[in-house]
Amino acid sequence: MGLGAASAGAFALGGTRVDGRDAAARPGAPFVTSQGAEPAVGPDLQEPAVRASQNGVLETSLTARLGPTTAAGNAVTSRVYEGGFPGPTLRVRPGDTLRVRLVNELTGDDAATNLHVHGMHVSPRDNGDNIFLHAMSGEHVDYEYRIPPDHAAGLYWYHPHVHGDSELQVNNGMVGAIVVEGGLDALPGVGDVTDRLLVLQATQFGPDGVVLGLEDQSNDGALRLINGQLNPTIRLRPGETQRWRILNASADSFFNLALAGHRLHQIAKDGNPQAEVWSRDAILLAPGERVEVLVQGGAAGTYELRTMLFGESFQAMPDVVMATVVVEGEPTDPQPLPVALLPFEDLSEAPVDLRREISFGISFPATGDPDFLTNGHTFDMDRVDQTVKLGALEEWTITNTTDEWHPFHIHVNDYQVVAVNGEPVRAWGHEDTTPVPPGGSITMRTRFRTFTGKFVYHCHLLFHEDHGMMGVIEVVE
Ligand SMILES: [Cu+2]
Repeated sequence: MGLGAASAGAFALGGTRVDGRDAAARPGAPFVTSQGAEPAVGPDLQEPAVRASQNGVLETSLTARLGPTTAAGNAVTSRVYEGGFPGPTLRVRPGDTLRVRLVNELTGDDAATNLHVHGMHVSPRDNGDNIFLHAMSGEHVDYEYRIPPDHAAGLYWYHPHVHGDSELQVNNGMVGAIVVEGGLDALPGVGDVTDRLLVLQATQFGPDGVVLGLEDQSNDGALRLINGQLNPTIRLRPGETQRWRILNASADSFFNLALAGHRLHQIAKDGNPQAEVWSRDAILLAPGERVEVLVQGGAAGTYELRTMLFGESFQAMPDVVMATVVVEGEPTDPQPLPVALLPFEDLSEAPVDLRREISFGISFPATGDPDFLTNGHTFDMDRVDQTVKLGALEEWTITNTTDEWHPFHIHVNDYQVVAVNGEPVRAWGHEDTTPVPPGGSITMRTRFRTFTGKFVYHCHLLFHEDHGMMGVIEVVE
């Protein structure tokens, strides 16, 4: 498809092209406490520091602390790892061992924390991806993740998973990306182009720069940031292809992304390469979801990357500018998009060992806060909700009985969505986080590979998770 037709699609979705914006920084300006729909154009996009494995091992530490960091170009105070908003990017390869010392320097209430490696196919036992472990204030935990040699290459992330305080800590900025190298990196037109990481976050600071309590934040008031920057500038040449790895690392915010005048050519989802390119005008990312897209620079000019209106009531997300894309410089002939990417195991025709029904619901007691439920229960870490046999291929239908969206996520094993609202769908690949529509359902198939042990499945809106919308699964021999 030519760029002209592609542009029409993006414009029809409400993207606007802007020209001649003042890109100057605003030294000495007061702290920006609210985004507004048209924030001033910020400096060039920067990326978090990278810590890469050497000779099969990455050994590092992450210190969690309420302390000084930088967000939206200003000195702020928030709960972050290593003083970074977001934390450092960890780069590893299949077969590597990742060792992380989590040092907990949080204090006061809500100080317990832990670490989850979202989407990684690693053991949930012992000091692996075990969310039942905790580091109390002043303690540390040494995690070791042995990444299988056949691990899918792509974008993953780390964040706390302590029940009751996940929302606070993730909202405040305790997040970071994990890039597993390999896979699509070997493909011409993917691995040999400019590779950018975009970590999307949403939080809110007071006029003094201190992160606001969750009860004082709102969807309209939150700053929506990329790599901690407000409306950064992303540059590419006319015709140039870039690979953008995009992570929704917010606690509770949906991003409904569109780039004016450009299509987003999706090549991977949740760390899983797709078999083919999926060219899209807009991409909805629920909390926890990741995509990798190829972007091809259009005509010279300035274009807005926006998150567009989404959701209703508690989930109403505003339409705001996320980044300003400047297409400039020497034009180049656009590279053809790859025809084939990487095959995946299609589970839609595989024999199913067992089917399960999971429900997401909300109950409103006569007094007090609502309870957020899976299959009628709030989370109990001492109860096993689903017992699964190692190696089984199961089909789960996750039904949403509420009028809100709930992004489903399960640890350790990815899955393939085979139906939405009961209608069969074609899968582009495997995934680990999927928004379940209000009053609707998703049906997925998954194979419980490699690892026995206890882990969880839950809604990835962390307010809901913290308030009970999570269940325990145990995989047994
Ligand atoms: Cu939910």
